[in-house]
Amino acid sequence: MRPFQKQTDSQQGLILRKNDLSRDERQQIVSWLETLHPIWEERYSKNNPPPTGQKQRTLLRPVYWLGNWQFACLNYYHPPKGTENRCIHAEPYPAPLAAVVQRAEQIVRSEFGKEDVPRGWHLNTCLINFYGDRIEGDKRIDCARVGEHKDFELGPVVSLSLGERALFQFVKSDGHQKQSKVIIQQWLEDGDLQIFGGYRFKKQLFHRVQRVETKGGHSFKLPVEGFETRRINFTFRYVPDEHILPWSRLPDTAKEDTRPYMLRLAEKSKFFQEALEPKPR
Ligand SMILES: O=C(O)CCC(=O)C(=O)O
Repeated sequence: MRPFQKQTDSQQGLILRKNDLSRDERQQIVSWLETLHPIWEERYSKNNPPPTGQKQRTLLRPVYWLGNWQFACLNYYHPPKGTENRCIHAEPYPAPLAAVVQRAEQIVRSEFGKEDVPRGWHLNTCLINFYGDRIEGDKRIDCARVGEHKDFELGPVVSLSLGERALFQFVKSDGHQKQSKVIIQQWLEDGDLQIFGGYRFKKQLFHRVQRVETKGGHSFKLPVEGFETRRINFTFRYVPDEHILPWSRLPDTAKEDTRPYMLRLAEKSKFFQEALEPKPR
């Protein structure tokens, strides 16, 4: 790892803080990560089948969520219409991540205008993406990328990267027919904190991870069968608390679709065991 050094590059709505973690913080986060059991999700489900012309697919990478879990088959949080029955309570942040979140919230409050930070905004949600190769027999399939999309949670999003560097791009998209145009791209390296918000970076532009390099020799020990992780990214987001509910309060169809994931999570997590069998009050 490079010596601990902080350097902030900023343009309106986009901030990159290189090497933002101390050696200790990094070590504690990685040790905690290695106790996690990420899962593979399918994009659709029995009660939310693929739209016409599309097929069921497994996500490109295993994931884990903190704060609240947004199962792909429940279509993620998508205001203004898609806010109900999409976000369910999940495990809290471990101490070393909570410290990063606190720091990032302070940066957002000092660097972004009030118009870009909704009332009540705090980073209560985190998606952890695991990037790497799927191993199938003697084949190794590099699936370390993310197609262009927007994060619809309200207000600025904060991302922390670990492991191999990734080519991250903000792109302008003119529909499916035309190729998207790259507007800004930057390499996200081990320990980098990227923050983006405001109209341009949240509403106008899409973002994507074009590729993840293999040259740095990073790999993580994670118990995901048939997968080798070389980069991990956390994106911290905000979902209003009134849109996050206990799994037991989902409608029956959503429970039916997500029960297999909950059972898998509960094999390793007391939090999810209790979520499946809430104690009567
Ligand atoms: O891995 C990254 O750097 C970005 C991940 C991302 O785009 C997302 O979680 O929405």
